[in-house]
Amino acid sequence: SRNLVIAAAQLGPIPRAESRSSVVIRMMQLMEKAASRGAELVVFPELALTTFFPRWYLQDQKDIDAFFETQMPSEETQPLFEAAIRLGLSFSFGYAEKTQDAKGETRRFNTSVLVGPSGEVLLKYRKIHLPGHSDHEIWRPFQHLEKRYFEVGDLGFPVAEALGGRIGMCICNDRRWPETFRILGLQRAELVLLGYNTPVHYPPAPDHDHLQDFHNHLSMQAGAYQNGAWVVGVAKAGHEEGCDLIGGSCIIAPTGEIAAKCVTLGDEVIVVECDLDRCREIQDNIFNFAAHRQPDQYGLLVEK
Ligand code: ING
Repeated sequence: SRNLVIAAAQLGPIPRAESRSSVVIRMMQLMEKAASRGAELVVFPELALTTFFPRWYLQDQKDIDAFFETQMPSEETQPLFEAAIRLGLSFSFGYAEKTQDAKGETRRFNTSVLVGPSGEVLLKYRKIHLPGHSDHEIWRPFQHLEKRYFEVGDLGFPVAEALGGRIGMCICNDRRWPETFRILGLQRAELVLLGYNTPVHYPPAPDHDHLQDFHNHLSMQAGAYQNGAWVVGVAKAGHEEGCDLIGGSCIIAPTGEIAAKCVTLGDEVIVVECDLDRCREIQDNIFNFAAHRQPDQYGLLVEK
């Protein structure tokens, strides 16, 4: 067995007025708790440093850019990197990334990074499936303007050899798309780390509001089972700036079983010892791609 002790560190609501430094203190407290329970890797939510700002239509680019990080680590996030090094922890978290490309153009992405025990970035991912809409839709009780504030990720779905296994990441809405997990599975990912901010209320289909927890776990459990990977899904949860976000952070085995689940809508840590060798039970048998997969039949999958 190749055991990796993993913690899901769920975050409760982050008010708009809460500073990054205050959130970093909460994240370090969760790191301490995870480390005291033997964790080697701590997984934090999507956009973990600020409130989920795509819920608002913001017109002034200065107001929008206040939610973005222009460097990682920064002065406010450096303590998080130092705490992880002191505790011998690896960690992943999501943040809004504002960067200059080779041509000097400003780019903005919904990003996550995996940071190793010496503070080095082992893997970086930029969200590809951006849900919601791009214009102010005043009929909605709240907006979901990720298509307005972020570009589609340009790093693909990378898998890194790290922490003794093959690790991939995705972000929130990505988990609902089978292609996400299959692309990672085709690279033999053994562990998929993801964070999410998922409102209970989904304005285009309010009759589905009561299904949000079910669809959350259905998507991640299917992804885990169909690709034989451990999946760690971590919520920003609770009543945040007038919007109820689901919790249900969990650690899912390659069999699709939920090994542990958060039971509150606040800051909460769950820890599981994950045997990465258990991926073989699925990847060598029911989903042995070499033996059973028929890519010649799947052409439609990549047509526009
Ligand atoms: N949030 C939501 C998610 O995909 C959403 C958007 C909510 C889509 C409910 C469908 C139903 O979990 C993010 N940030 O993608």
